[in-house]
Amino acid sequence: MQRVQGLGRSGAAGSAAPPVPELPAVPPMTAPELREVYRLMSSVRRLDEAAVAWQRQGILPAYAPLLGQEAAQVGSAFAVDRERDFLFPTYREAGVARTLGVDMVEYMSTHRATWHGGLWDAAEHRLAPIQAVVAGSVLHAVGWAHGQRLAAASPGDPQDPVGGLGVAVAYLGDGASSQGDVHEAMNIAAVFAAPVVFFVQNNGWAISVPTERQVAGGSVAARGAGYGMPALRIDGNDAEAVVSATRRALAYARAGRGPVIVEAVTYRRGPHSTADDPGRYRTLDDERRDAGADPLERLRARLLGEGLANEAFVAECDAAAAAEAEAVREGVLALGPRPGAEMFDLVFAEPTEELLRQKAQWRKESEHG
Ligand SMILES: Cc1ncc(C[n+]2csc(CCOP(=O)(O)OP(=O)(O)O)c2C)c(N)n1
Ligand SMILES: [Mg+2]
Repeated sequence: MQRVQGLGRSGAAGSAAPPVPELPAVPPMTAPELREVYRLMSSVRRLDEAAVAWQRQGILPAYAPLLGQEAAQVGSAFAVDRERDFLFPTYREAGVARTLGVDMVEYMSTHRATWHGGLWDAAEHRLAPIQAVVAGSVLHAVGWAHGQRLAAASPGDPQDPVGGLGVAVAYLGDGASSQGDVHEAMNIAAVFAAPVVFFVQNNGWAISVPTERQVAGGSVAARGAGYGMPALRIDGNDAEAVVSATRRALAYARAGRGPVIVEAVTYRRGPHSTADDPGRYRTLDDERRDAGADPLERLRARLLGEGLANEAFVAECDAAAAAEAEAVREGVLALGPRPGAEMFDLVFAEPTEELLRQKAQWRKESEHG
């Protein structure tokens, strides 16, 4: 670690910041991997479009579409080690959940307003509950990552402590990056070399506020230098670019070298949520100009163009995605309400007096007691 010697701070002030370390290289993706990513992206596209329709049909009260962000979400989740790593989503990460094998009925339970955060087992799937507090996921991820370091009993070689650390992946948006919490989280993660990848989906918008009105300098990755943290800014609509960048970042963090920022530049093609009307703050011409290549069509063109897959494979993916979406719809419709008492019982391991008082009051007043 570099140290400022004694009171030589004034001397240090004139010198350049220390160079940011390089990330390790990773091999190109194999054809089966690319096909698997395509299969997952097809499934996610279909489910996401279906969820918007379900909201319009009154099946879901609300949903946050990820249309256009499939490569960023599937690619980043595809890169992780599902035994060791842990992912911390926002409210727009259905594609991450699907890639990790989360039951999508359990995922949609939040959008059905059946349960907060989803019904899946977070520990089993290595995916924390859905987080609606902007930047909340980032704080949880850094805390978990710091825990990985503390749990490493005998760090040994600092380049490879105990055979590699579990890495937290913190999902955040361009908008979230302007929250003070994110600055604090990045700073402390870098100070303690916590194994965390800050995976930023820069989708151009924070509800109605464009990135240029939200992120000074227009880039989240540029902030990495200030924390001595490597940062990659990549084409978030290119699935292989996302997988490779995430793998590089994970390898660096896993080796105990500290946190990394990956900024995937993509585009929120749909509304912020089903309650939003983007026509109030951007035009269709803006969307056509800014959206860039559709990530799913782009990967399909590549697979077909390079002979890595044929039309029959694409058709099979489409059919499987349609069948899956229908099964999820039926599962969502069959979801019953959860016991109301859970809103008190699952707050603390040991309830407070006040919580017990509120629960008793609720029981008295509620027909559902
Ligand atoms: C702490 C907090 N502040 C404000 C909000 C309201 N809010 C919900 S989403 C959002 C915009 C977030 O934009 P971004 O981080 O770019 O993510 P995106 O929605 O584009 O995926 C805001 C301000 C919130 N949920 N939490
Ligand atoms: Mg955004």
